Amino acid sequence: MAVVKIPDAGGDSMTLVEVDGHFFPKPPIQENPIDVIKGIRDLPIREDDVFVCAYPKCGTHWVWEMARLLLSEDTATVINKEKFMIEFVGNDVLEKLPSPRILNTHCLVEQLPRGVFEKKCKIIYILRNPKDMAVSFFHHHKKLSKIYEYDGKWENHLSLLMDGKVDYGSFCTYLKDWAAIGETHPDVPTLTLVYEDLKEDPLAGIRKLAKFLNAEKSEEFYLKVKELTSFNTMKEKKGSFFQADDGSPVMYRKGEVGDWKNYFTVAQNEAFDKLYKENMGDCDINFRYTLK
Ligand code: PPS
Repeated sequence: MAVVKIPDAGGDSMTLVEVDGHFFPKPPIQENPIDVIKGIRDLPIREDDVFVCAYPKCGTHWVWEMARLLLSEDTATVINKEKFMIEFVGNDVLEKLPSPRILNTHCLVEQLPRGVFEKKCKIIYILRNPKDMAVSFFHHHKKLSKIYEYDGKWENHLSLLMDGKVDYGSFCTYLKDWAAIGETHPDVPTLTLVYEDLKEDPLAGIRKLAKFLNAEKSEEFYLKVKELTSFNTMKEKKGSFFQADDGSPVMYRKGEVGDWKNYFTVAQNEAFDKLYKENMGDCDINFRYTLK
């Protein structure tokens, strides 16, 4: 492992850790990132472990909370999902968690613990349109100054992201890797949820998730889950877990579809579309970039 400083075109740089050729964030929670990251493949896995997986900034906190509420029915506890993140927390802590554990990660399919495939754990995979992800990731990198030490400009950050020089690497590589999971691991139950669909109709997403998790509940409970996982409620209850230097919550910024239009210039948008088309090839994901 090496701590690396990735320079952008404006002279700013982002601090990351590099493990076996992959970039990760400097873990905020534990002190020995190398052991935890290197140990991911061999992490002991239970049959009833559930995995919430997404490229960063695509809705992990939101869906993790939905799954937690559905599986535990515990509407009182407020928990930080980073405590269940396999690239930050080692087995010494994870093994003490009661089942079913709802683990989460931004890793590629090939980086997941082997046990996920051996035990055929349920995986919830989240997609979000990559332009809104790009804006969200920009703020994430700037606001978590103690982790990333990054203070670059939007345009230079966008280039870093498009070059895959951020934690978890190229988003196109990630999307292609995950799009193929039905072929690479057809026997692993995977539910794909889409951020824009959840925004449009959260109840439909919650019902779908409940069915997938064998955790079907009353309509009344689904309404409760919808309320407890609304952007404003989560921001209010969980916003203090990660705060920027100015006190603003890092994980609950705007929670909207289409904010990218406030950031991308016409030229940046064209370059982004071109990169996407060139890199994604036949892997055509029908992202929605705005909601009606
Ligand atoms: S992380 O740090 O990668 O795990 O972030 P992640 O949770 O995947 O994504 C953060 C973005 O999701 C938005 N968010 C929500 N949107 C709608 N409803 C709810 N409840 C919700 N919770 C989080 C969050 O605001 C980030 O998006 P942006 O666009 O930055 O607001």
